[in-house]
Amino acid sequence: MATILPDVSRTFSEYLLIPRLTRKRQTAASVDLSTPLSRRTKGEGARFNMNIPIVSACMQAVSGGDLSIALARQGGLAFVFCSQPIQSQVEMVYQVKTHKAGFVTSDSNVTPETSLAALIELMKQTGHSTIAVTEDGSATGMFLGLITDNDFWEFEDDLSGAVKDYMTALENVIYGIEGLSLKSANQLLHKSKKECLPILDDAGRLNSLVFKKDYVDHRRHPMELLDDTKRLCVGAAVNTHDYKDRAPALVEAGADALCFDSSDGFTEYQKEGIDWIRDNFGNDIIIGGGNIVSAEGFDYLVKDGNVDFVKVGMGGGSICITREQKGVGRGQASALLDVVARRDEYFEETGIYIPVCSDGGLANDTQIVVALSMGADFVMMGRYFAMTEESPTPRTSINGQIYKPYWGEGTTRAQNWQRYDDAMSSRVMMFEEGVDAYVPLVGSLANVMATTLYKLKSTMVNVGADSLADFKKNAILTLVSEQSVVEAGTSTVFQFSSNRELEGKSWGNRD
Ligand code: MZP
Repeated sequence: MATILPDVSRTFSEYLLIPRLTRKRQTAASVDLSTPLSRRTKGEGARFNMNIPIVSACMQAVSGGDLSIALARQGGLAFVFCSQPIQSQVEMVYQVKTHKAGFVTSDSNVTPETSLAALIELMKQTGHSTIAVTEDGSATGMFLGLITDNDFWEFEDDLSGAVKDYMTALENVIYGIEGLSLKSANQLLHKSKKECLPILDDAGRLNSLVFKKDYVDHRRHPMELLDDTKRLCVGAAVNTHDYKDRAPALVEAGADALCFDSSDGFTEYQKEGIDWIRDNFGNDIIIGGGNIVSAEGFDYLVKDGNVDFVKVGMGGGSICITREQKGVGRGQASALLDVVARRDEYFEETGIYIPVCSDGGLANDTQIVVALSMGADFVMMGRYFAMTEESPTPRTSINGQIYKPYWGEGTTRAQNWQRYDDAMSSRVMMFEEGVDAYVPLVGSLANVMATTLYKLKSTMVNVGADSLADFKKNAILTLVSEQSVVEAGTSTVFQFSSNRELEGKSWGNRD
């Protein structure tokens, strides 16, 4: 007969933090959220630290190039998905590593003959309000002018009219020449009181755009996660089928960390993969393993000392139906507590600390806090990022609301890429472990994260912690009863509009 564990499988929403002494000097602004991504030996620092405890999921609908850039600018790390050909994953990593904050390749362009109607459609699809006009409509064509949503009136002007009759033509545009430093480009923007500065090459072809809002964003986000050469950091996922080809290509492109992407990482395949990458790339590369949900899984992946961090979670993801389909998995809180307890014991025994990532199933900011208090060094999220402007999926209008598509990696949709790839084509999908869905668009990643990070820090202040490390040591949790959950909400009052509605752009609660 099977062994029956005495404890039930628990989720984050069943726990609440008990406040502890807050000192007068403690403010949210002073809380340090930095956290390790790599293993470390007692008394020594980690080889790689992030500035915030948040990474994005290795998923097609989540971690593309733009999102990876936006997250690194906030101090976290994206893991570019591996369910795509090696070359396209390499290009996404390369996009991040070569991203010079400030000089942006113009990805929405029109020709002078484009109609206003087509322009408006493009603006709606991309969310961009300033569009470059080039001779051939490409990002590097001869530059002819700029058009913004202030140059026409959607409900007054004739939408069959051509862009050339509304744009600001080249002779009236302030522009810079390729080679100009970012500082000078920003000074030019400042002096000319413009929002956007096109950068042209000597022949007059468009090279890039510099936006005032990026400068403001950079000044407002001093937490950017940068490597030794001041490039943004990015992670990349690998799988157990083609890692011998994929991992070298990703390392060559500059990936700062690799992570095996699997719903079940407690396998000989994964252990072999981790060992192979470590043998071939030494300690320069960070390698994550998972997913696991038990102390037993932790011991297996960590033995021999090649893995840097482990990911915990199976079946909790918002788009995941693994537990229903296969009857395997574990409540996310129980899984995390089991692995963290074993990790802490292992640290006592060996002096080696292995960071733990809680992956999937986080429904709101409160649950991120609970996961961190339970000993997670960082959390991985999919839905949270899929809802932002920067996720790689198109905006979709449904009944007047803007949504973005979000689908699991265990869906036919995600796995279809294999049909075009030799290394993966023999894999046949008998059933799906994920669903294909839509999530509402909540705005830019920077805006959503500003609220999340502020909430994390202010909860830490409630618990009297100055840093994430302190928080994990000091936190006291209690299990909640159903009645206390009811008590936590508003009661017997008539709400005209809740703060959450006023914010209007909250990513939680999904349940
Ligand atoms: P969430 O943040 O959307 O709740 O969950 C994201 C996590 O769900 C991913 O990091 C991954 O571990 C997991 N995932 C991705 N695809 C599937 C699936 O198709 C899945 N079942 O479970």
